[in-house]
Amino acid sequence: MNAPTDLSPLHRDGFVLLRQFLDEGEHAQLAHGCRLLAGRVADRSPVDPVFQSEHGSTSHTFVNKHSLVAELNAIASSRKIEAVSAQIFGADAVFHMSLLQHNEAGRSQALAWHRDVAFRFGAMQMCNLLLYPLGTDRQRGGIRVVPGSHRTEHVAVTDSFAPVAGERELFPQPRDLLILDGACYHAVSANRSLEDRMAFNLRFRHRQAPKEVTRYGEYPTGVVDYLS
Ligand SMILES: O=C(O)CCC(=O)C(=O)O
Repeated sequence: MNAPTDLSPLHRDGFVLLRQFLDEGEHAQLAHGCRLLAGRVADRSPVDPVFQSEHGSTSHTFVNKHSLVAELNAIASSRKIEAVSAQIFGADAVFHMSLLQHNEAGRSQALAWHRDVAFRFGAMQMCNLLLYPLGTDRQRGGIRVVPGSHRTEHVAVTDSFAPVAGERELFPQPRDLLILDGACYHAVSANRSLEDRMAFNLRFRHRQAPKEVTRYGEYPTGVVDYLS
């Protein structure tokens, strides 16, 4: 498949799920690459125990480590991904960061409601291009989103995990691409399966967005400065 032709749902809802974006070969490359990176325990990014306990996240994260693995480097720099980022931001697309999140089997993790981009920066500053090498389902945990919340300052997210009016839960499959505006509220359901869950995230931002655009996450409990 080539770049998507209709990004209007992304602008309207804050996300768009593109089914079967990767072909079989690309998917095999992604799955292998994610396994290789997840196995590099020494390369895990440091954890913040306060953040983990407050927001429920116990995933292992690998920030900007894709270039350690040829398969992931190839995907991150592929024409297909470049075409999508160009379709979103035009000539102003800038690669921002990569993030592999590995939710190990047997640890019932979830991640609280949050925005990756503080609302004050505005919509369409940074988008997550999310690939799920192992797929998701109810057991493994989908991703919950609040349509339109990228353009709505006051969203009724009052508790880290409580249902939010109008929310949807998406279940991306292994070859799908989820494009998610970082300003759109989202949460990750717990992995209650006996298998791993992984999300490989390639973040692109608008050239004029401040570099610190993803420095501040917004949570129901307040703003989190990821760099402090
Ligand atoms: O694991 C997911 O489904 C999404 C991860 C996420 O919330 C993020 O990368 O900001």
